Amino acid sequence: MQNLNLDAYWMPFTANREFRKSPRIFTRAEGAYFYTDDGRKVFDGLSGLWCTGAGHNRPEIAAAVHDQLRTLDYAPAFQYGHPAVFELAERVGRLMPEGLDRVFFTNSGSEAADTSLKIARAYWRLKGRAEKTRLIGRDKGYHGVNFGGMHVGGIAPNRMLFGDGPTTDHIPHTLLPQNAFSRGMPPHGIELANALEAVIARHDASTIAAVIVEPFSGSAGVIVPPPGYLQRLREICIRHDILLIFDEVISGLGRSGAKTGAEAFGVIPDMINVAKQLTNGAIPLGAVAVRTDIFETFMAVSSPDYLLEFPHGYTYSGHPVACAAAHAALDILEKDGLIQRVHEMAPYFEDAVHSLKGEPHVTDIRNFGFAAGLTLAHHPGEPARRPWEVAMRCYQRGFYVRYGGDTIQLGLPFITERQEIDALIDALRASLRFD
Ligand code: PXG
Ligand code: PLP
Repeated sequence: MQNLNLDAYWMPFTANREFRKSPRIFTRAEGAYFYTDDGRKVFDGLSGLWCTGAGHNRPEIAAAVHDQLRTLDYAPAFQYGHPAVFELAERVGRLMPEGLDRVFFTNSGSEAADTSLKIARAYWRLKGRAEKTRLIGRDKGYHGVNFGGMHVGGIAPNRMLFGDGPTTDHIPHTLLPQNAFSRGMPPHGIELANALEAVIARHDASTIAAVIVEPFSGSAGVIVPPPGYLQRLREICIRHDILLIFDEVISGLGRSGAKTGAEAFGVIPDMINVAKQLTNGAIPLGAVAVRTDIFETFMAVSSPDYLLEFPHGYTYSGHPVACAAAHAALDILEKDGLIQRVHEMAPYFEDAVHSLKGEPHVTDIRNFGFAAGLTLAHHPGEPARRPWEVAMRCYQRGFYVRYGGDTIQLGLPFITERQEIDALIDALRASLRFD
């Protein structure tokens, strides 16, 4: 775009130097497509950043946001309320597994992650077990970029510039060579859940507040758990009085072909974090759904009832405009049957993405619902180079896919048609065969 000065804006999670050499600017979007400043139409192969499953620029969301802005643009989040936020809390609770029906709102997945970790620590303190503070994550896990989520996350490059944080430890990931090219849930690795027992033995359960995992790891390149793995984490946490948090910022609200990953994998945690798809990406919003009795523990404190029970919250927690967008986005998911659609189309996507097995550089392909990850063989000494090259070639062909680490990630819009899946896979194939 001519006359656009790129100097001032420090781009997030972006190679700023590279971007300035070859800017990629979207000026408009509709359905499953972006339109660029140079007049090209680009298929949105990651639903934005895993957040616009219902497709872009849905008029229902725009209308709801507009109406809300003209009615109640903002209400103080602390000590005052507005109808949409109470209705949305109830609605989010209904989408969650049985019992996770008390909902705290944030503005992002990162804030949801840190909120859930603070709830866990505070819960144990209220239970008289103040020493339960350690947070356990999983290698390759991603829980956003705030201090709690970053440290309990398992992606080393995201941590190493930033020094110390809360006390954490990590269980191993389940990305095993013998699981390469598994379709959906891979056969091997349930025993890796037992590593949680070893971590507990190392620190003692009396020092551990919570375990946080993504039902399937998204950012790390779609790492799907083997059957029984999450069940075993659940059992171990119950046995040792440790809270289990599912971070469903990617896996929740349709991406897994179910309301939640918890539902798809048949395991009920103590808290679930969602964000992204909650407003179809239109307005920032995140949420933490907690078990009723966790909430009631906070309500049972002995202090006078005019004092607050949980000193935590954001200026924009439950922002009226974000809530309006969320109601409209959830209406669309229901009305258009999009979660069921993902469930029904997932096998077609699975076949398509696995047809890339045998193409140059492809060392693994993983998928679940409308999410997939490909691992690509390294250039010597440059693990992140090939995915970037492949993604840029896709972009030139009119397909946006995400690259990160040694992986390419796909997160289809829930509205994707079969021929669009075919076209996306063809573009990837051609981009892989390039050299
Ligand atoms: N938890 C999980 C499981 C996530 O996937 C966050 C927390 C943080 O959410 P916010 O809204 O603060 O970004 C995420 C976000 C990718 C990609 O390409 C993944 C995320 C964000 C951007 C890109 O894998 N995950
Ligand atoms: N920093 C300062 C100086 C503030 O006054 C506030 C909120 O009042 C914050 C940070 C937190 O902002 P938010 O509530 O939007 O997360």
